[in-house]
Amino acid sequence: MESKIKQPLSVSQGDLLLVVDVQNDFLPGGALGVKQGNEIIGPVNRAVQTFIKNRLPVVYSRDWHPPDHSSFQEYGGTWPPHCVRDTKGAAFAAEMMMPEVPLIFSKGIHAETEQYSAFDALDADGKPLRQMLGELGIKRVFVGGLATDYCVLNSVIDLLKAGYAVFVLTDACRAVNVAPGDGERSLEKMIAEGAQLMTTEDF
Ligand code: VGL
Ligand code: ZN
Repeated sequence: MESKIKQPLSVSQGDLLLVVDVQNDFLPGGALGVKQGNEIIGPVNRAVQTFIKNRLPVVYSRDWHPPDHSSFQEYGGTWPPHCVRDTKGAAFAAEMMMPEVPLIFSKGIHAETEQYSAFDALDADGKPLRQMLGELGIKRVFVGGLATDYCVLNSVIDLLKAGYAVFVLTDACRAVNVAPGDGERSLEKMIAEGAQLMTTEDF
């Protein structure tokens, strides 16, 4: 795969870590369990530690659906019911490191709309992530989470289109792979749009 970084990368002011949808329902055994999704927890925690140690922002997105969300099979969608707001399945993985006051952005909160990208996800005050990135003067976004071929892919594409430099943490991502190879093709698509690939061991 092209576009891998070649030397250790140090993070600094202007960098932000986006952790996408590391929620119980997307882990093995969950309603929409991603195969080997649990393997990302260690790498995600390594990235979180790197950012916290350097006093840099970490943002957590979450899929946060009403019980009758249009992406659910019984409401005309393609997915089993998952990440229904305020349920255990929608809760963040217990083993994931989070600061005491985490920055959380919710998406897919309206029944009518699917929202794979975290770019317009909302915090508790209704502020979109895109606005917060602007206010913080963010230039580079490092992205890991679930799933590579849906929410990671769409978040990365939106970030690139908005002009951010994007680094995808491949060891901190796993794909649903509805069709075999979806994850790899998603990474290729992200590279084609300008993303760079790295692992959390490159920090
Ligand atoms: C996601 C499928 C359905 C994701 C969310 O977070 O990647 N995938 N809803
Ligand atoms: Zn969803």
